[in-house]
Amino acid sequence: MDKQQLREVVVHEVNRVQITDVHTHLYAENFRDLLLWGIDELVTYHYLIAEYFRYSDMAYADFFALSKQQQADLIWQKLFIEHSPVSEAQRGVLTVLAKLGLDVSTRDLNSYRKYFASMSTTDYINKVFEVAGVKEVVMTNDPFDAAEKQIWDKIGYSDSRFKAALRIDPLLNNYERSYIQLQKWGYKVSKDLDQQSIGEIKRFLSEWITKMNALYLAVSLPPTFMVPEDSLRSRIIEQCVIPVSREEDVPFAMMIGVNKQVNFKLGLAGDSLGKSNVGVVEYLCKNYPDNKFMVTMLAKENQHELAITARKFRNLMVFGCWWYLNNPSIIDEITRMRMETLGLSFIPQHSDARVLDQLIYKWTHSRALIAEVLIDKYSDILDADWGLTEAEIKRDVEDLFSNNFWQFLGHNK
Ligand code: FIX
Ligand code: ZN
Repeated sequence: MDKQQLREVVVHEVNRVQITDVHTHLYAENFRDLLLWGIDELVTYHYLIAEYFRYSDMAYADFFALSKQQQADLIWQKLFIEHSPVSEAQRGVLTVLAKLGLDVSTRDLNSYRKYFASMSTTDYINKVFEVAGVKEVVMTNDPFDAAEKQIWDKIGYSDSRFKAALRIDPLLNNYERSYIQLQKWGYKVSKDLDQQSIGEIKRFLSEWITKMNALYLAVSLPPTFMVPEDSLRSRIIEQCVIPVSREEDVPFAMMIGVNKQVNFKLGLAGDSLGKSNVGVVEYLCKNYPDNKFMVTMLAKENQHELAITARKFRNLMVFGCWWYLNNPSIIDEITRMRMETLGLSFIPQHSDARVLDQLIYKWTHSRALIAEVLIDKYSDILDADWGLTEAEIKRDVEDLFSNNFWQFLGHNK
């Protein structure tokens, strides 16, 4: 295989691989309004709201009092018409429109609205999964979210393209409040986390893992996250989450480094990041060798140390270029470093899509970036006369975009 053939094969395999998206905020159709889709949701994505306010002195509350369409009109005018849409989130909107076959050159938001108005939710889910080349997504499922819990309690869902992950931020990051909700649900827990509470929290976790058929437990954590420490969070993790994660054989996914609501007036757009302590990942992997940990970190500065930690502990799966790292220049840098450090034993990307349409742009952009890294790394071994077959490249690509995840879970896909 020469370099030109290599490029053709890699691009072909990366562009056609059916993706398992291991972390999103999407929902199956049964979850009704929790599933966001369409041009007005796309243009009012919280990333774009933050970017809009770079140019606007409008009072935050006045903006959020507007309808989604009015917000989208303001954002479109400011970020797409008055300034060229070169940021990753701005460019992403253009990629979605183009991949759907709409005429981006008209810049006519109302004409795009007509297209989306013509689609049913069912048809549009099918369309997006097809155009994005995604076979399945993992949702973020939080039983403490009242709107979501009622769906789980009353109807559930049956679309196998949408997998569940049990999200436990309120339990771990705000037990002082969430224990009251647990009591209302019939769990005999108390504020001071006595032995009965430990047992009941474990019952809550097991019951919801079963109810959701959750693939993993997940939580987002601040830069100050530490275990062990004298805190409720540390105790619940070591005495409840770790044992149940092992007993149920589901990984514990830690998303580390988010500073919540540094500008609370921005809502979801108000979260920031901070450098975190990778030592906590090392401690957990070392002390709980029979547990599986998925970890992504938000600070660019943490990535190399996290990759080296994954070299030390086979029960650690590094995943994604999370949130503020999901930009071309950073995805390229991190993916190269990971491939040089871990070979192909990591999950290079997840979309974190909050709006269904984003699967199209987040994966279009990431496929191209990951393909370029693969081409360079394969070229290096071709230079050493290592022969490569198309089947081997297909195998490697399927590992990166799907099978590494399922094999780490212990599911033979
Ligand atoms: O905690 C998370 O799952 C984060 O991904 C979200 O809170 C964040 O708003 C997001 O969607 C980033 O892409
Ligand atoms: Zn997320």
